[in-house]
Amino acid sequence: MLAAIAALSFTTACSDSGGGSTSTNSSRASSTPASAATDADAARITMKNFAFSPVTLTVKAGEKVTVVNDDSAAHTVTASQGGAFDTGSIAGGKSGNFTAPSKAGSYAFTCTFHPNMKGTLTVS
Ligand SMILES: [Cu+2]
Repeated sequence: MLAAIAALSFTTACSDSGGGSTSTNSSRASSTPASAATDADAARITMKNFAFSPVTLTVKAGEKVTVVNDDSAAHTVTASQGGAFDTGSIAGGKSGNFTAPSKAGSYAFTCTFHPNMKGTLTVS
């Protein structure tokens, strides 16, 4: 009799702790989209179908810009004049980054492999 009660209370405790860990997991999952939203605010250039997106990006002086290559071909983000910035070759499916110039202005950039790819970085 005593053993049956002990077994019953053990089962109850076990299912309670299972429920507790489930709710902990769901609150952890809900914090993930918040950090993803912060990433989306970061300066980013995507290269896809042999084009830069966006074509014109405005960033703060000295801001770090993430460059994502969604093509299978390698690309670069290279300032057209003065070597203001250059990611070097970014292989297909990879990402890289560069630091925006510290001087405000408008900087044309291109891909050294595909000169038809053009974009403009505006430093505010
Ligand atoms: Cu390219």
